[in-house]
Formats: sequence, structure tokens, C-alpha cells
Amino acid sequence: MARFSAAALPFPTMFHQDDQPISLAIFCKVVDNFGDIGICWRLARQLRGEHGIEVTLWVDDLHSFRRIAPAVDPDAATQTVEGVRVRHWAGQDGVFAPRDVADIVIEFFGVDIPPGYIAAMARCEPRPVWINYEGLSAEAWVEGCHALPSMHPRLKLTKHFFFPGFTGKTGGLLRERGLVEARERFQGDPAAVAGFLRGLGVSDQEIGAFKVSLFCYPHAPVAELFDAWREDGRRIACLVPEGVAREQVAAFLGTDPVAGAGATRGALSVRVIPFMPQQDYDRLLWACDLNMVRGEDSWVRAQWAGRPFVWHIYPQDENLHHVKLRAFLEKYTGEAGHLRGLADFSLRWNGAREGYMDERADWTALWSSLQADLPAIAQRAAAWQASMLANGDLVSNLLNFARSLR
Ligand code: TRH
Repeated sequence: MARFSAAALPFPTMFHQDDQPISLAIFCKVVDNFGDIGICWRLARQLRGEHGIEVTLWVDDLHSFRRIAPAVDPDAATQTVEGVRVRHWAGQDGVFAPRDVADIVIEFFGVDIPPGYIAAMARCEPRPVWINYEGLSAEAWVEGCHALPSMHPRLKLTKHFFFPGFTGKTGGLLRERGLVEARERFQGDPAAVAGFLRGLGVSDQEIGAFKVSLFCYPHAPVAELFDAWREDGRRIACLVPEGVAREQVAAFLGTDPVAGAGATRGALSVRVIPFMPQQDYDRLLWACDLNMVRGEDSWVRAQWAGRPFVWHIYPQDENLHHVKLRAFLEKYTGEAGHLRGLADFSLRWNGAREGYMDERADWTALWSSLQADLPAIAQRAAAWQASMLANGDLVSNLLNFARSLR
């Protein structure tokens, strides 16, 4: 059983005189894929880079982490990456001292923090701020649950729920300082866009086509969509990070879908690009005309990219995710009947079109309605972004909330 030295974290449990917390710990378990570490890494980097906080990121899967942040050493028990202290969370449930405890402790998606760490939290004076960072949803109940307290059943500790969200009564969305400006600069510089895409192995002909980035779960009806795109009236280039929709992409290419592989059939070129570091993935979204995204973090990044996007939601038991999908589409598309092409396409992409379960989707028709909506979606994307900006950025909201609890 691991036992941590008293010198592990040399920060006393307190806030600075200017009310800025000195230290913060994030506990992250990678359940699957890249979203858990993707969000925690974004959070950690911003807390460190923009607010100067000493951040310790505890994460159980350094290999997944390395896929989105290549500087990470998957074999290091402790390392510092971009100023963030990264600790491999390998089931440590030893004894912690109060001085090991950060001023703010975040459990990501309700993970169980080591009991020894919780016991040390209860011995801190003053107590740390304990936050359960929840998943993003557009459902109405989120506003009522955001910031709610939950008392520990035995110890004198209270944890608070913190929900990201789309309204001013939630924690808002993660957004780094200068993100919108950086995106606008990049999109306004065609040479930079072309240079970036060439660096990923995209051909000049593909750069000149209607570009779609594809990031979805394996059950998405990719083959059907590819069939519709082959028959399209304009050239479409579908850029797929390696490993995404592997089987369908392999079937289209007729070869192993490794980075660099590509094939053109009819109007459609499919190009496999490397799975890239997180910041480059942003640039990919900025460079494309349409982004197919999934989960949580890429979905949010697509919203900041200001380009049309289709969301493949993480599947849940009893189709709970369809409720979440509808809640978002209602909010995003605005008045009923508006952006019908986007809503229909999204519902079908997620297998959520009620009453039509046995009927084969007509992907040519769905694609042509979505295309017809693209100019209106572009306008909506700008208005949506303005209203999300008005909610403030999640990290600043989180720190303000933590201060309010002291
Ligand atoms: O990978 P995801 O599906 O992750 C998750 C998990 O399934 C998780 O369990 C669930 O809780 C959560 O979704 C909702 O999708 P997501 O959230 O979009 O995360 C992907 C991350 O990977 C995101 O930070 C962007 C990053 N990424 C890269 O850095 N490079 C790439 O090439 C790609 C395609 C993604």
C-alpha cells in the first residue's frame, strides 16, 4: 500500500491574500476513450496557465493521456507537464497528511477519491473546497442541481456539485483566454489553414474540397453516409483521425486505415490523418466546413470552432442519451421547425428518430436537407457562441464559486 511522504505537496491549505487559491487537485479516472482526460487536462492547463494555481492532476491512465498530450511520459509516477504536476493514480489508498491536501479538490464525474485523502481533507483547517465536476447536458434540471451541497455522511466535509452548462445558471463552458481570437486569426489565414492540413497529409485537391472532420463512436452509420457522399454534386473530403470508425473506413479504403491512407470513390475522398495532440485537433475543427464530433470535449470545441457540427452522443443505458440529445437540439436549433435538416440528421446519426426504427434512413435526403441548412447553421453558430461567451468561462466561474464557499 503506498504511503506518501509529508513533503509530497508543500502547499499549506489556504487561499492567497487576494483570495486566489494556491493549490488544486483533480482526480481523473479514464473510464474509456479520451474525454475524461481530455476535459481534466484542459481544466488543469487553464488553471495553471491563466490563474497561476499549483495544479496536481491525478490520472489512472497515462497511455490515453499521452495520445492527446505527447509530452506525457506513460511510465512516470510523477512528472510536470506544462507546469501541471501529473501523478499516476495507481490505486493509492495509503495515508495522506493535511499538508498533502490541495485548497480545492475536484473529483471528476464523481470518481471515488482515495479514502485516506478524504480523511486528510477532514483534518484540514480550514477545510478544502470539494467539488464534484459533472457532465455537460442541456437538460433543464441541471440549473437546479448546479452548486448544490452534499454533506459527507460521517465526516465534517461538504462537497458541492458543479455542472458545466449552456446558461448563466450553470458553470458555463470551458474556454481558454484568447480562444475565439486565435480561431478567427487562423480561419482568416488560408495559407495557415492549407499548411496545417498539408502537415496532416491532406492533398491539395482535398484541401480545395468541402472538408468534413469525422470523430464518432464505432456504431455510427458511417458506411451509409459515405454512400450518400459518393453521389454528391461537389467534392467532399472526409478527414478521419486514425482509429476512428476503423472498420467502416477500412471497408471504404480497401486497406488498413493507418495515417496517410486515402481513397477517392465518386465525389468522396476519405483521408486518414494522425490522431493529433489536443491543440492541433482544435485547428482541424477550425479548418473544416463541417465537424462530426462526439462525447463531450470535442462537442464543446466544435461549438467554439464556429462551424456547423453534428454531435454523436456517448451512448447510455435505456437510451437516456437520446433525451440529452433532444434537449440540446431544442436549445441549439431555437424555435420549433428551425434547422430541421440539422435536427433530423443528428437524430438519425444517433439512432434516435422515434417511430422510424424499422425504416431505413435515406442518407441522401438527410444529407441534402443538412446541406440546405448550412448557411442558417453558420449564422446560428455565431449567435450561439455570443450567448455562450456571455456565460463566462468555466474555470473563472469555478474559481469564483470556490471563493464564495470560503
Ligand atoms: O473520446 P470521447 O468519446 O470521450 C468521452 C468518453 O467516452 C467518456 O467516458 C465520456 O464520459 C465522455 O466522452 C462524455 O470524446 P470527447 O469527450 O470528445 O473527448 C475526446 C478528446 O480527445 C478531446 O479532448 C479531443 C481529443 N482529441 C485529440 O486530442 N486528438 C484527436 O485527434 C482527436 C480525434 C481527439
